[in-house]
Amino acid sequence: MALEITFSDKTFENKKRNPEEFSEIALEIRRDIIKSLYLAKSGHSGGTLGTSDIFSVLFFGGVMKYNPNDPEWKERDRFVLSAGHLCPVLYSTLARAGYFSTEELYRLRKYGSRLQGHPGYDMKLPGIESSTGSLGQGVSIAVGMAMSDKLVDKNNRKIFALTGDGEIEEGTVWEAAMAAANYKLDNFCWILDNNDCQIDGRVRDVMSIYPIAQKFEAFGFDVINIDGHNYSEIIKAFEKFKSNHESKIGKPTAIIARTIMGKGVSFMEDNYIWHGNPPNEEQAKIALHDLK
Ligand SMILES: Cc1ncc(C[n+]2csc(CCOP(=O)(O)OP(=O)(O)O)c2C)c(N)n1
Repeated sequence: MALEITFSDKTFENKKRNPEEFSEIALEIRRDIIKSLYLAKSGHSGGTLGTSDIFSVLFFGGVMKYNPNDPEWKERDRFVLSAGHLCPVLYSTLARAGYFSTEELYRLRKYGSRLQGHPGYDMKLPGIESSTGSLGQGVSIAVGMAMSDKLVDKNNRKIFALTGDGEIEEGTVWEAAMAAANYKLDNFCWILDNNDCQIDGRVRDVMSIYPIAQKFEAFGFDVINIDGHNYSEIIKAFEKFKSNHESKIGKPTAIIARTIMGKGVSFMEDNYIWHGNPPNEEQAKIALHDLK
């Protein structure tokens, strides 16, 4: 039977939750990812599924201050998806937060759509804070935002950026790290998706970035290592960042999240060939079955 795709119109509130409450949200996001990538016939399945748990807590656990009815709200915290190729997880998250209708998820990567294959600021999609996709640049932009908030405007906002682990092979990333520590950006939280997979192999085989924690520590970060699929650990890490910010610790925070590429879909898990491939019809059926 042909696969018929529908998106529910369910949205979720942003509020403090118990760890077990996030699995329903993450499941909805993972299902959105499979459906929209199947319809688009292109896109990145692996990292998007792998970071869905982190997005669930970040956007629906009361971690970030934002208002989907007023996306430009002056006091909002900002999130920059430096690993821009992971945008299907961000698009689903923003739709489920109420920034725009879940109907728009049908339009991923379509001509003229606001949901392009990498986030475009010029697309004016509510919730997108910067164009990204050229690896290494988003986190540098995010550090600039944190500098302007802390040093110029002297406000209370927080800035979050998520990079991949292959992404940190880009040299510019380390200039951003150096600047974040130099300017004591305790309003800045760097989330690293450490799935040890990149486009054409294991990160450790292509260009090892290890030991990661020691590198970030040496650069002057408060480093928190977590299992990126354990909701309790994700919540605690963001709480630590919040207390670093409130107590003005004088250091940026790095959350190193060990994740599994393709998490939740049996045949995609921990396999880098799913870095940049969408499921075909048969694969989408199995994936949606796995994600029941
Ligand atoms: C500057 C730059 N070089 C190359 C690419 C192409 N590219 C997109 S994603 C990617 C691999 C990134 O690996 P990782 O950050 O580990 O992401 P994951 O495989 O976990 O999704 C590459 C090489 C790019 N987008 N930008």
